[in-house]
Amino acid sequence: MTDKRVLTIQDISCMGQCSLTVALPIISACGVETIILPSAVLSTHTGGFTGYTFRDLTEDIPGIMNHWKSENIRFDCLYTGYLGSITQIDYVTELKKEVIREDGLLIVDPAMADFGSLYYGFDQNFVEHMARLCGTADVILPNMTEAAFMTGSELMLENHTEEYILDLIEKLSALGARKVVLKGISYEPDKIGVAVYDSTTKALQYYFTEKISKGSHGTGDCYAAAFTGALMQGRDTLEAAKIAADFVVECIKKTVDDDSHWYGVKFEKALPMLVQELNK
Ligand code: PXL
Repeated sequence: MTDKRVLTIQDISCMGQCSLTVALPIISACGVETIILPSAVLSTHTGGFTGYTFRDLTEDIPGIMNHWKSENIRFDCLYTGYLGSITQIDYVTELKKEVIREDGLLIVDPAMADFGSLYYGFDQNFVEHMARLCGTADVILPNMTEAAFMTGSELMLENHTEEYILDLIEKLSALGARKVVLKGISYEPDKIGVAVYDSTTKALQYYFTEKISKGSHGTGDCYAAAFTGALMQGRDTLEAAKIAADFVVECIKKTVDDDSHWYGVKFEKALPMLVQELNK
């Protein structure tokens, strides 16, 4: 049996518990070989620190890809997170074509907005290009803000109605993605959940967890990494979505009592639980 190999492209924020510094340990802990393609190196993430450094690595991407191609290195899955420019979005399309196996998956976490705002440096033009990339994906993992921005919908962060969620999912599905995992659904004040929608069969399923009322940075990246790891370990989309949701709840629980830890979640402390879940 050959094991699955995941290629993930996103930035390295040296400090801040997001993007590659969480994707690599989490997917690896799932027992899945993880190949990284850093899109940029920042001293910290952009969500609350000031004065951070930013080294764009866009220019390095074609050379890295061509080397893999010439060595006949191929991957079973391409999982994209934070991308620093539209050119990088275009390189994802090339990577998919050149180094992902024909039956390989493209998982896109739009990773560009949260809590009603775009991350620093992104604009509407980037949103439109990200929506185009989502249209080519096997699975997309938007949060509410990203979903509303990519579909031109009104943004509701809580107190959702089923009508609102169904409309949003239909519009996300119309972008072209095969499966939509929409995060941050709240029908009841103390519960938060994900919807898993299959555009082909039109099947819609939900999974809810307890809501811990504290906005946490980097939870989207932890979610996407655990989802990708679980899926590559052979779980179906709904199971992977559930495992990732439970993992993120555990990450937040391990962090919530420490007010000084505002920049990320202590995912390291939740890894044993994730591994245990995947070994069941
Ligand atoms: O967690 C998403 C993320 C990833 N990478 C960088 C970021 C952010 C969110 O702010 O700034 C550089």
